Amino acid sequence: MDKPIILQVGPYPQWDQEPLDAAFRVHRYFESEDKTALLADVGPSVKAIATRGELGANRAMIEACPKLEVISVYGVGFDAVDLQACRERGIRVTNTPDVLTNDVADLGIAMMLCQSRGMLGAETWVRDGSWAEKGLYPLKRRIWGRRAGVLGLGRIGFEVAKRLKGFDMKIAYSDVEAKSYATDMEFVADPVALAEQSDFLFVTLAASAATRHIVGKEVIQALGPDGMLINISRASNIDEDALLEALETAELGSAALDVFEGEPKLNPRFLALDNVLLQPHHASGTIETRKAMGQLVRDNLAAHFAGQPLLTPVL
Ligand code: 8YV
Repeated sequence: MDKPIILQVGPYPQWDQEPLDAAFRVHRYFESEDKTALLADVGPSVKAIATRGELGANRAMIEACPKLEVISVYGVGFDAVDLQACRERGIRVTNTPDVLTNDVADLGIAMMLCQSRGMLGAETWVRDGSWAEKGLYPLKRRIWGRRAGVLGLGRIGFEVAKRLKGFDMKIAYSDVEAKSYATDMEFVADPVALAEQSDFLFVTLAASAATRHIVGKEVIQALGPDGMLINISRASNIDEDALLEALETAELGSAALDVFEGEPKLNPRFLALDNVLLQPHHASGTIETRKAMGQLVRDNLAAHFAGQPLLTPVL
């Protein structure tokens, strides 16, 4: 039987590429020099799209594939897929939850620790001779015992909160409603109020039109000059112009960011700041997790074409 034809939107490690190529006839959209021509040429025969979390499938791509049956997202965030376009045609959508939860939470905590204790600057302080020449590295604020806010208590937010408890922190969270499994944390409905009572504010919300810029000027000012914003969700959850303004004027103490508007290109204003930790969207970027994500992408595709239940359906 002919292999199903799929469109691959973004690059995968070789350990994923080989089995994908073995199971499907793969067109690599991201390698094409004329993506419009490629879609016009192969779109009519494409039955599945394999994406990356931040490189999704918009309505134009979906409409260029009249035989499209399923979109398999390599990531837990499916905000880059036009779900409404999929609903209109009964196109299935899957993602890769759970396998990446702990790694993403780990990096969020690592970003807080690294930025709060100034570890990148301290490394330079040793390497460039400042320690010998100038003496002690400038003191920073402590972490343990202070206040943390988690904006979005889903799988990742819950694991972040679990890790924060190890620092004896006062932890509160904001979400669309109080969570029955979070009785040991304060529920604060309003993100501004959460920021007001936080020293460290983690953004762990699944991104959608409803959460766009949920962290705006008001939340950022409420977090304030002693506060740190940590974003391991999507850049769209934050008003980046307001964030940059606050960091440049020290209205916000610092930030630690793994995601950016327009990534991998980011606003050059970030590069001029010394109060922000910049990370290349690699929160799920461990070998074990990325292998598990790739396996889930393929297993969902295989289940679909075998007429079996999808493993991790979104739609
Ligand atoms: C992925 C992510 O690594 O899971 C997501 O939604 O953003 C990351 O964990 C990324 O999507 C891979 O391109």
